[in-house]
Amino acid sequence: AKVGVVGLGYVGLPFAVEKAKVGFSVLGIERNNTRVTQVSQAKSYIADVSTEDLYQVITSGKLSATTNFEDVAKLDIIVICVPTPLTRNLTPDLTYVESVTEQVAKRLRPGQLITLESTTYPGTTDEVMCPILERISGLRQGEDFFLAHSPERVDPGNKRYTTKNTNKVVGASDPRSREISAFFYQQTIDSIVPVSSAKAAELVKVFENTFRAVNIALVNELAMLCDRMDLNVWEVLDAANTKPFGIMPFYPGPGVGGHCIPLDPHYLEWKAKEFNFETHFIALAGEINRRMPEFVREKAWRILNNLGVAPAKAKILVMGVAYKKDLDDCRESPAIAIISHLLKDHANLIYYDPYVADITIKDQTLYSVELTDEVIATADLVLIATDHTQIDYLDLVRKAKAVLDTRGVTRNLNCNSDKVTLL
Ligand code: SAJ
Repeated sequence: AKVGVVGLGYVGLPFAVEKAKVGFSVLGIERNNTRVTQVSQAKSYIADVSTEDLYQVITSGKLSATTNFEDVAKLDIIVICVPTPLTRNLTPDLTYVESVTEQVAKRLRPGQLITLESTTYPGTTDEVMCPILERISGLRQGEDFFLAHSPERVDPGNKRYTTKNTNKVVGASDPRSREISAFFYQQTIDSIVPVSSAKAAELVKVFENTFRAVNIALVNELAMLCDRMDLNVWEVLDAANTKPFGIMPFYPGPGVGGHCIPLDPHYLEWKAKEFNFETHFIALAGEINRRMPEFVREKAWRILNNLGVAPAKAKILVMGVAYKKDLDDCRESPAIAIISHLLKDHANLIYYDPYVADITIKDQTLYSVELTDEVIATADLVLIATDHTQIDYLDLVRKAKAVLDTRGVTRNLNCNSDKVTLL
């Protein structure tokens, strides 16, 4: 079968390569010309896609990329993986989904399957995409063409759970579309989780990320309370996790980053309003998680004041700026929010991140320093914002004057705790 993947980003490129690796002939349709060139030259720009895999499918001709939709009519399946960003006031922006759906609709032919993988509010597939496809093509869903939703749920950077072995939820609102889409995904994914409608599949995705955002907010709130009560939130959570079924592995942090957890819950919040329903947990979780960078800034100044260091003279080394460990992705990174707060306080700030060579905050670009003993020892405060695995934290603490550990990564090392303040 010939598969089209519209959008070769964090979702589309890994998906396209997986399908091509098992023998599908895949056409990537990507509007960014540079990306099309890079794919054609087997130069991967997505951390989870190895250059070897990309090289293999490009040279075998199984994967090719283009910027145009001309060949859509020759495809059997079209998988849409374009961004579904939120606007400034947290309302979903479906312009990418709508425009590519129109492009596909113009060339739609009987027998084709369209699936949407982008994270979005329940109703997008049936209420936005289907009408466009039917109006422009004159074809009918479930009879002439088939339409389904299957959310992408791979955990970025996770080597254990990949596109292949992460259970795939697939939903469609008519029996033929359900059957055909499940069959398609079964070709390359170990286990499929069929649900009764596209809406249900859309809701599964936004719910699972809402679940994470709410639970992270709960432990973040606990961290701020423990700070007031002079209790160690890490000790409390580790001990609470000894319950037979644990309390799920959620820990406080400097805030919530990435392109999923801070954003996905607001799709559900927005849609619920259409039913005059207030999703209080989502609003509250977002507010608490967004407060964490400010909380870290205030804690950093408290430590420096206790050391007698005035803000304007404080030398701060921030360790790690990516939104979570062992990745180079800085989208919505809490570390960036913390750095911009501290720069506003005129701190003399440098950062080190093995994955991120430079960051730009407003009009200022900072470059990752070389991590020398000198750099560590001369900092008044070392602020661990992202706990990249490759750092030797015992060595870091030994050489530092004072450490603020917002990830609890030093809590189980037997380093002299009077230098280290945990979040
Ligand atoms: N974080 C905490 N405390 C925690 C867990 C996470 O502070 O206990 C922070 C992280 O540092 C990060 C943010 O929250 O800044 C989000 O981390 P995450 O791992 O929950 O989110 P993503 O976007 O990296 O990946 C998630 C996937 N996460 C896991 O399955 C562990 C999953 O929810 C989705 O498959 C994926 O988003 C997606 O694409 O939606």
